[in-house]
Amino acid sequence: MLHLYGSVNSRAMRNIWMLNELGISYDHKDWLPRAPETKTPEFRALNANSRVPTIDDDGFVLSESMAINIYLAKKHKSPLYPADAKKEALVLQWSLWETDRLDRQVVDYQRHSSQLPAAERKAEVAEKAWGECCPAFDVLEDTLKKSKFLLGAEFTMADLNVASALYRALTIDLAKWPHVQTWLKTCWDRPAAKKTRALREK
Ligand SMILES: N[C@@H](CCC(=O)N[C@@H](CS)C(=O)NCC(=O)O)C(=O)O
Repeated sequence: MLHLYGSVNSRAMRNIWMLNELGISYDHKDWLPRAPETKTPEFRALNANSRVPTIDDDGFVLSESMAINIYLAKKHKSPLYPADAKKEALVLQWSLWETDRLDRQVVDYQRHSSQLPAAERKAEVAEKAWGECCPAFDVLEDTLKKSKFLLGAEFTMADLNVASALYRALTIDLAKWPHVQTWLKTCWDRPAAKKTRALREK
């Protein structure tokens, strides 16, 4: 049995999307980041960082959301994860690029521009984060001008890993990046994505 530790309101969202694409059933420990359950010795034994997501797949324990998606896709031979070495490398390229250029930045921008109560927002955090998001959106826009998805005509795990991290960007004005806007909507319109999103929006 696969156990997934981590709320849909965390980076576990990208793993839930992947699991929905695969159609796999799993036991979901719907724990928020920093929830008391993540501070216990039992959970620290699974992830010494006390962070979500983490999985335990019949005793195989793994953390890091991108690594989890790669493992799940390979294990279940998902067509979203190309076997060709060059295409596989491009999926890794986009996934690692996202964690470096957008993962934290989009969260900081959205929280400090709109999500947090006004008194807790820090304009300088939002401004710095937006300053980092814009060049990353430019990179995506240039790529998506040339092809419908990041690797070409087909949706792959590169799209899933980047688009899932951009869930918060669905409510950000992306008019300056029309191809990113269209691509993001297309990705999130997939049945597995809608099912995932519904968990977060219920
Ligand atoms: N790079 C890790 C990041 C894991 C991470 O920071 N998770 C957050 C929730 S999205 C967390 O558990 N934070 C708890 C904390 O900061 O103590 C991944 O992609 O899985």
